[in-house]
This record gives sequence, C-alpha cells and structure tokens, in this order.
Amino acid sequence: MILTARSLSKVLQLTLAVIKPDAVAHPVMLEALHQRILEDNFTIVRCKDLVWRRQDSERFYAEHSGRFFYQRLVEFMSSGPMRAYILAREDAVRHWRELMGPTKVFRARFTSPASIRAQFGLTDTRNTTHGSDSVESAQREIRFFFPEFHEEEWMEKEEPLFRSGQIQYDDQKRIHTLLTRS
Ligand code: 3AN
Repeated sequence: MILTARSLSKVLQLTLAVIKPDAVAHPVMLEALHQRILEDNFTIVRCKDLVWRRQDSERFYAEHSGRFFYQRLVEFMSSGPMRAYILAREDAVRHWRELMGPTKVFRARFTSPASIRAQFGLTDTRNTTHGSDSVESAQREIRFFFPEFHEEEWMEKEEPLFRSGQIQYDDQKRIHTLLTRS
C-alpha cells in the first residue's frame, strides 16, 4: 500500500478513461499506461476489465455512424479485452485528454511526442486510449461503463475525503480507496 499525501482545494472532477484492445493485448504496455495514470496524479476511483459485444460498441459510438471509420472502429472496440477507469483529479477531463494526445497518431507524434498516443498508438483507429471530451460526456460514459456507480452519491460522500488526501492506493484492486482508521 502506498499512502498518498495530497490535499487539494478545488472540487475533484471525474472522467472516463479506457485502454483500448490494442494496448490491453500487451501486458507490458497495459502496466506502463497504468503507471502513467498514477504518475500523472490521477486518483483511480474504479477500474474494470471488460469485453464489449459488437452492439455495445455500436451503441457507444452511435454518434460516429456513417463516418468512414465507423465499421472499423466498432469491430476493433469489440475485438478483445479493454480496461475502463473512472479517474478523479482537478480538471480531470482536460488533463486526461492532454495526456492521451491528439486522435491521429501521426499528428500526436509531431505535436505531443510525450503523449500516450504518440508513444503507444498504432493507427488512427488503434490509438490506445479513449477519454471523455466534456463533463457531460464523462457523466454519460461513466454510466455506460459503470452502471453500478452512483456519481452523485460519490461526489457528496467520498469526494471531500478523496480531495483531502484521506486515501491509499490498493495494489491488489489497482484503485485508490479511503483510508481505514484502526
Ligand atoms: P477522440 O477519441 O480523440 O475523442 P473521436 O471521438 O473523434 O476522437 O473519435 C472516436 C474514435 O474514432 C477515435 N478514438 C478513433 O479510434 C476513431 N477515429 C476517429 N477519427 C478517425 C479517423 N480519421 N480514422 C480512423 N479512426 C478514427
């Protein structure tokens, strides 16, 4: 267990982050990405490994139906295991998107060489990670991946404790949990 000693004043924001099948297929890459999340001071509220059926993929990416890459995208996203996270941080949506880098891997390598997509992305479809693009998308996408998670309740009861640093990292569960007092 690693104790964290962070105490922040601004309310934590939640975002959905997904490690896509191209990266999950490589355990070393998956572990490197998990470490990157921790090193970049995100708090991991939930972490779940899952596989999508094709219809999950179609539903999630419905806004892109009709785009030239849609079929490729839905097939890829239901082609193997993924890992989904609920991440918390000040401005989590923006920070996670910055860490991912631009959608297009070639552009990412040019403009944001330290980003995840620049370093690990294979193609514009197999671009390693997903991240919500707004607070509203984050709420919708968190519900999609974690229907059992009650965001309002978490914000009310747990956010203040997470923000004041009363958390520890649980190596087994790969998430941060509230400190238990003995
Ligand atoms: P982002 O994931 O960066 O928010 P979106 O929401 O525009 O990008 O696109 C969703 C996903 O669709 C991308 N992550 C990528 O896998 C795929 N995609 C987007 N644009 C292209 C493209 N031009 N060619 C191939 N795949 C694409």
